[in-house]
Amino acid sequence: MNKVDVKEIDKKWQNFWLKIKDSPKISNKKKKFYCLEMFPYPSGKIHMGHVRNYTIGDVLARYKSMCGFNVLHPMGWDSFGMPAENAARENKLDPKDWTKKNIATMKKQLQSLGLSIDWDLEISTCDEEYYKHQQALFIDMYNKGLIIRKETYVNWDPVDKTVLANEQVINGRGWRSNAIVERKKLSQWFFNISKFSNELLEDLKTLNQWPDKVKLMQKNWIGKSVGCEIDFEIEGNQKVKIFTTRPDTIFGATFLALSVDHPLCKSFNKKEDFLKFKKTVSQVGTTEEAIANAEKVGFDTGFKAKHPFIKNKTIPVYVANFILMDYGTGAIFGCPAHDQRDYDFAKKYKLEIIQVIKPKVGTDNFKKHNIKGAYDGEGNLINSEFLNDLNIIEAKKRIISEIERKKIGKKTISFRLKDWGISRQRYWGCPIPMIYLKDGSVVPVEKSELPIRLPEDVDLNSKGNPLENHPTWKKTTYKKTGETAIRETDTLDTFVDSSWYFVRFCSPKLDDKPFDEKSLNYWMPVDQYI
Ligand code: ANZ
Repeated sequence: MNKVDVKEIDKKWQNFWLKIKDSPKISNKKKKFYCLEMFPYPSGKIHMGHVRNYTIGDVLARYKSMCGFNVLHPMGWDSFGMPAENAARENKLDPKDWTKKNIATMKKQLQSLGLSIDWDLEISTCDEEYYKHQQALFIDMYNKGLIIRKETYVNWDPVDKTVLANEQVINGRGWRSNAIVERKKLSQWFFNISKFSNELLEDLKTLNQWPDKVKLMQKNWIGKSVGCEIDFEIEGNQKVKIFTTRPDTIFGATFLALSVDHPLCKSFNKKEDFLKFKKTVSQVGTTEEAIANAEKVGFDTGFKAKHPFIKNKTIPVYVANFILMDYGTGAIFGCPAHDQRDYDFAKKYKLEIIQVIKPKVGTDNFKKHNIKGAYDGEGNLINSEFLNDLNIIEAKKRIISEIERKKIGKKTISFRLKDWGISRQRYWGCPIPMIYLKDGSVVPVEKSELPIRLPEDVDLNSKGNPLENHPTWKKTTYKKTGETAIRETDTLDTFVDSSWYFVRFCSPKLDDKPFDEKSLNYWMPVDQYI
């Protein structure tokens, strides 16, 4: 085979492309092709995965330009993130220098491959020309209520003094320190995406060209559950609101279970046995999966709740490790005969098990029912007074109307989708442009102060967040009043950087705005994303 001179071929292509790219005949026709590739993290060197991926874009971009399209084929660098911080710590380097050096190497490699990338459009997320716009967007979204600050539970490494992602917790221990991970309440920043759960779900229907299996995954991720809330009265005039998707099984309710973080548990916070229980529970991690797989354990509060439909019947109230605080109301009624978790729990604590759903004799469901454990299939109601003989759907309708009539609850919808946590206790990320005032309030910095830059003289070997530990960086003043203030020391998750680069590519050099409408209207939407 003859040796191919890639550079020579590429020159021909480039010349051809340059000739047609700006040809007025074509732009008059407004035929455009925006070919976007996932931009790389500058990890060191280009690898075969990059080559394979970017070759596809190259072929498409060249083909389209030969067909007379105006082509936008940009490239950039997703250049904030943990690896730079770790590499810099290990080799005593500056994360910025490490990143810049990698970008230079990788760019040279991509160029020598002869890819038809327009390098005039290059962007890098760790450049202030990029992140100053991101900070301005943050402020705008905060002012519109789309970014909020709230307390949630995180995996906390008490030795490294840092928050761990779920995949950094291995068998309950921190991946780096091997310390037993704790659940800790931390105030963090969030995109308020759960507000849009219903819209996101409804609009999946409009994505005609998406594969069904992807749409199904999205649907399950949003996780809409229709059910109802019911108030249970507890001795001493307290009430516990539970969420259930199976109100039809109410006559099989034999206990209530609360999350350890439920407000009612505050009253046990001085009890030693409760604190011990809480500590064991906190070592399980925060994922739904970890919680579901852990052995079911409970703490008997000693309280009894009145059954809302059975006169003179009371049921015990437990705190249980399988109840999440951030789903539904953080409390459930347990129906061991028809829910496996409740069944395991009831067996362990010797609680009553009352069957209320009877499958039709002779059906597969009937066979399933005879297997040891909870039965969660179809059937008709038994042992349930006015619900007897109804099927599950009819019984749900009937009981919800009774609950609403008695004014002890109502039909509700819960979504699994959670708000997107965007705070990271890291140095090498986009600084969050917020400050804390003496009175405890938190406000955005003035836009004229942007960009908020990272300090360069940081100690990356200190425990915890280097920005928090920096002697002066966080001390600032509030421009509006002149009072002293403290900067937010969390930085943004790098997924924020990579969630708008595709619009920035349409006008990558624009200084006073993140993007301009004219170029967006021309280039967007992306025609091909790889
Ligand atoms: C009583 C019951 C009886 C339930 C039964 C199920 C079967 P999905 O469908 O995923 O939304 N639940 C509610 N809130 C919870 C929380 N914070 N943590 C853990 N579990 C919670 O699941 C809804 C069901 O999950 C609810 O319906 C509740 O248990 C439980 F035979 O209520 B069910």
